Amino acid sequence: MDAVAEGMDPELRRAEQQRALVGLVDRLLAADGVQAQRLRAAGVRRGADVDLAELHRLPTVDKADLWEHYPLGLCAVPAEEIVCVHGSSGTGGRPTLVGYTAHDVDVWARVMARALGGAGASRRSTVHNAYGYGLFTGGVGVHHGAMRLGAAVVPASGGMTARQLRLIQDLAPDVLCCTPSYAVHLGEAARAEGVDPAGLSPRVAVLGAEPWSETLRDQVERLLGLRALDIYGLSEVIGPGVACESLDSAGLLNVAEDHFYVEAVDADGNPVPDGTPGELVFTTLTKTGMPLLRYRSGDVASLAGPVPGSARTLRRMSRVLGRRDDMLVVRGVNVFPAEIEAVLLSDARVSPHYLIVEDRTVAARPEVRVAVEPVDGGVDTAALGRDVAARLRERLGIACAVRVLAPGGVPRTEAGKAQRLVRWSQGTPPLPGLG
Ligand code: DLL
Repeated sequence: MDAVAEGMDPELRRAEQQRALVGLVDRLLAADGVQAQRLRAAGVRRGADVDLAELHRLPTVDKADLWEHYPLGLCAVPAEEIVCVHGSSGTGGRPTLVGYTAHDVDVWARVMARALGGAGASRRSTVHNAYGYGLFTGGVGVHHGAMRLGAAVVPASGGMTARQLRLIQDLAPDVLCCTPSYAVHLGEAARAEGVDPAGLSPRVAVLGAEPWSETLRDQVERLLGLRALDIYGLSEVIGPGVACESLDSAGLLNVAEDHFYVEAVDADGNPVPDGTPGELVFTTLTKTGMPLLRYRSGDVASLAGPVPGSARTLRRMSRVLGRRDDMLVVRGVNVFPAEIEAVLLSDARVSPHYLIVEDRTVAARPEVRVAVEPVDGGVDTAALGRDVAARLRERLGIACAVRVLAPGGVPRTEAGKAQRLVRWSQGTPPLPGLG
């Protein structure tokens, strides 16, 4: 554990955050970009005008600002200071790009080393890193952190699952890093080859980059015989390592709030109390390449203080409950896809591969369609469909059209993030026979 950063007296940390905030605001004003204009319009002339306690009154930025100033218009340093660019492919093919300075890469390595350390990794560890390497921050981010920790990192990247299994069997990594859906895929692929997935070497998996539920966590832990921890991050803020569960964080994720100050706000932008879900808003206190003041992430989660009595004093966040814009509003009921996942996977006959389709082909009568697969071919599919539909209605209060496909019918994601939610408003159904 990084005793100074993670174990600091919260009051001292707050004083450091305040000092860093003043520096950040001065940097943004000097860079004179869109964030400076907004700050000036809000009456801020210099960093010393800003108080952490009043942060929620300051203007925000969001993805639309990044798109508008594409590719690197929000960078606050001269181009020669940027040492790498990452980002996400984003929805609708619109990428978001982020420029990092050497200082930012250093911060990234530190917070990722901290995240891996909290999961029990050490210099003696071998980290099998099956997050994609590329523009996506997952592969390179974990790589930086594992190297900083002094562990041996295997840069497996995404895809080529048979080769990944070979590497895992030959190198006996104790830590697995990938998306939760790829962890399931790896386990199933092992089983298909006659290898007991629970007998593979990893003792802990650090899984993230896409929404998942407690129920899927239970399944992954049983399938692979390990502890599965949740890691969260977004490229705009740094990448993976913004927050991560540790073995002792009691199911919530420690936020690296010495670098990334977090707020949770309601739909009107007002702060919500701890324990109440709200949209996460991040301020990158120490970043220099593309610093962001109050970035609206679109991710909904709740915040909490540290575990009482724990050596770690960082604030924590819940798992991401959903995205502000992924919330399905079905006949007045608000549901996040992860809640549907939890209901689906609570039935042992249902495999973790599913697809939720928000059907708006008839605008006046939106429908939620759910495609599921049985775990094996021997299941009575008609009964399964009826039972799942009944449970969704009972637990979430929504009527869904459930379709049970043959095993293997839901497309798998070998590289990148699994797509669990599709919006369908015209044309052919996203999966054959789903209309
Ligand atoms: O997904 C960074 C990352 C890589 C995180 C590897 C964890 C592990 P982006 O591609 O920019 O960055 O996508 C960020 O993914 O705003 C969330 O909506 C979602 N997301 C990331 N982690 C989680 C998670 C990386 N643990 C977007 N649970 C974020 C749920 C997550 N959603």
